[in-house]
Amino acid sequence: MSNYLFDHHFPEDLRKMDYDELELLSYELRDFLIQSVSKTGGHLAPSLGVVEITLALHKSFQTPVDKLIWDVGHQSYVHKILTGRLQEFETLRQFGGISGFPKTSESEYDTFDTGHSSNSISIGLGMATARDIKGEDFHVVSIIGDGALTGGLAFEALNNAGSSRTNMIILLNDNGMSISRNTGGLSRSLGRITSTDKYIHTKTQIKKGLSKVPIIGDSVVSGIHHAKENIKYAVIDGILFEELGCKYIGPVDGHDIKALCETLEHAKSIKGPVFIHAVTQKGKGYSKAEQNPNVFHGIGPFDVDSGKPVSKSKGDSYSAVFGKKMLDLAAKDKRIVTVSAAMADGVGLKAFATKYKNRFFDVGIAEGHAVTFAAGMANSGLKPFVAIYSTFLQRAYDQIVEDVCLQNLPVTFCIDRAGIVGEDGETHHGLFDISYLKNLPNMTMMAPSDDETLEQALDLSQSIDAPCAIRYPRGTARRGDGRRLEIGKSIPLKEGKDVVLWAYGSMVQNALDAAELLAEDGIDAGVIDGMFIKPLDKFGLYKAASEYPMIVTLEDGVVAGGIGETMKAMLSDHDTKIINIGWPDRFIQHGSQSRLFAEYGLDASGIADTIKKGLAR
Ligand SMILES: Cc1ncc(C[n+]2csc(CCOP(=O)(O)OP(=O)(O)O)c2C)c(N)n1
Repeated sequence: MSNYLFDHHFPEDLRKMDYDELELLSYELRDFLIQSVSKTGGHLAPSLGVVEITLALHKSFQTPVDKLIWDVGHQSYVHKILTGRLQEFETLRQFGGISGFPKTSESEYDTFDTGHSSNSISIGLGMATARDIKGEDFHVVSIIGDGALTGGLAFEALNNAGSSRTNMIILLNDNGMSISRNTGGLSRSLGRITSTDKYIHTKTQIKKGLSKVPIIGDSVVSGIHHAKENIKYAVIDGILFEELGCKYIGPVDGHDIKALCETLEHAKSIKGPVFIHAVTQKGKGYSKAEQNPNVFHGIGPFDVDSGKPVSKSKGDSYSAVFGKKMLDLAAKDKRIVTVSAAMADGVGLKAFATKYKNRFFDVGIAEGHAVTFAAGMANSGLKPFVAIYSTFLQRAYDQIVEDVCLQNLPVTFCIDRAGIVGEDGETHHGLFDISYLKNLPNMTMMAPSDDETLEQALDLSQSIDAPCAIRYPRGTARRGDGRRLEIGKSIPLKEGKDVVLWAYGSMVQNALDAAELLAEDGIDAGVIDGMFIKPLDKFGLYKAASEYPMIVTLEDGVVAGGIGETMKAMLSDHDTKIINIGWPDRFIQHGSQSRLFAEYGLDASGIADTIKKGLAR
């Protein structure tokens, strides 16, 4: 029996295969994906859902001349396998291995480095516009999920594409799911289009009937025209996209390779932007993922038979601590509401969403809206807690500045995954939030270092009638030791005399470990938990500067524009030597968190080495 996956050279050979062969290949691809991702971890369910779409795209288009842009890019595994990365696929998401997202540095078939959602139509429109200006000739296809389509950026692009009439194809991969079930009016509307065969058949009949009604002539006819317009809204699929200026085709079965290829061929011949609506099942072909697509959206290594994760968690994550604390706070204060941008599970708000249905809001992949929506609620007397990953909060910067800080509204930003996140890599590390938030007027910013200080930070934010940002990392929360948090005060953890390590958040444990290593070399290091990024504990800082010959600042964020640099500037008149430790001025690749900390000298031994060199100088 032929082994399609390993015996062929892709994607050229794929273009020569007939539909039966492609179907056999789809089985091999799914089997390979499940086995491989069970070892590396990764975004399995999204990739299983687009096997046929990916095959049809590479069969129908002359990639890499024709351009494919994968929105988010987490579903691009099949594309990677079919474009020369089959052998390396076992290195997926590992340090030095291939990325879990498209990377132009990895392959000419990857046209753009993606990772954040909803930008594929903008990118595609930009590429198509450049093509036209340069007089080139190729196709551009943006592949976007129904979750990503909830992002406003996608609509800004559709609006622009519709009016510019640029030739491009937008392929909607509609599986009814974002990470969890998709939410919002758009999702309802897509659901109505694809609900039942009967519905589709009825609409076809009505559409045929309508096309026979004349729409020119006297007032009677124009009355009919008006009625026709109204009925059109009720029955024509994809009216929203048509009205925006795109030709809508669909719905098409996104697991039928032949139907997909025929649709794509048809789309190529149409002038202006074409919107193809393909319906798929997330996790298709692996029953565990079909049943729990949210669990298999992004998963660590797992056992294929049971579908259970291979490694057990060692305790509550920071996200779980946050979620539990919000249940407590909400029970005591009816003004508290929580907001998530399509990440309720990830940020730990699942239980809150179930218990307080009317006080939890999943706004879709719409971070900017999430923040301004919270500002509106805060302005009207509520106490919103907006939980968003550090990297995705970048999308909402203007809203934080203008709609929250300028108005001095009591919105708390619960910034999850702050710092290095590991295997998701460059697009997902949360290394900039300290730099972009720490200078905002009215903002209080904290970096708790264990479960108790996170809880106390949340208590404190509730009592402050102003914007608050609380950043905490990915991973298991350290156990607290009963320390009390006071606004604007750092917390001394260990006395020393040769050097003091002033650390924030996840760097506190590394600092304590580094101090132990230094002690082995006879260096007596003190450790202070900085805790407050704003207001900074100036008194504590000047005291440290008067007691120690050297201060080492440690933050899980970029050094450039970080809190360490602020401290250095404040002590410019002092004799105390200052060393800033944090992430360098470049995008950090993927790999496990521990590997990256070690690689960049941010683990205990790297810190100890830097300090020894600093003291020797
Ligand atoms: C700006 C931004 N916010 C949040 C995310 C996290 N995220 C990654 S994939 C995803 C859901 C995407 O759903 P959809 O586009 O329908 O793709 P599917 O996984 O269902 O195939 C989310 C919320 C992101 N990548 N970018």
